[in-house]
Amino acid sequence: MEKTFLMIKPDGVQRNLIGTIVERLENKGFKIAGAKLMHVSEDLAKTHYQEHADKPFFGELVDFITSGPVFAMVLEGENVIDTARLVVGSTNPQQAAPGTIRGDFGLTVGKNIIHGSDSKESAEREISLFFNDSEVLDYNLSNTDWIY
Ligand code: 3AN
Repeated sequence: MEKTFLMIKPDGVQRNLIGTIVERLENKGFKIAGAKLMHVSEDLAKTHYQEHADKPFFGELVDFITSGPVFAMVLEGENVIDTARLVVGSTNPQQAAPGTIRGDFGLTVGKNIIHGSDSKESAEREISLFFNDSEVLDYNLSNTDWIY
């Protein structure tokens, strides 16, 4: 099953939106394969955002993502990479549709609440940057024998 990487950025964590955002993602039908609250080091930030290294906002981007804890997730589901991007919404929250995470909770492009991988290659790369193999779990959500 396809997997993608999502990360609630420091603004989303500071605004206590972890629960609200995770609820939306679970309600959509995605399965959480991995999740953790963590600090992003400067090295990890620069590697993660390397495609933006020559953009004028790169320094600001690295400073922001390292400024406080993020909530990193691996989500699994049918066509999850593209579908999660739809749930996340457009990069600029001012243009993101209402009903999307950025459309409902964000206002500025520099602080747009959440990151989502944009392709299969990015998803694989970003999952392996942020998670060890042992942190990405393979389990069955319908295995509910223990609920009584
Ligand atoms: P997305 O996160 O939607 O894939 P990208 O990959 O184009 O968007 O940009 C990565 C991050 O860089 C965005 N999430 C946003 O926080 C930041 N960013 C993009 N454009 C700008 C900008 N013009 N000014 C400041 N930050 C920006």
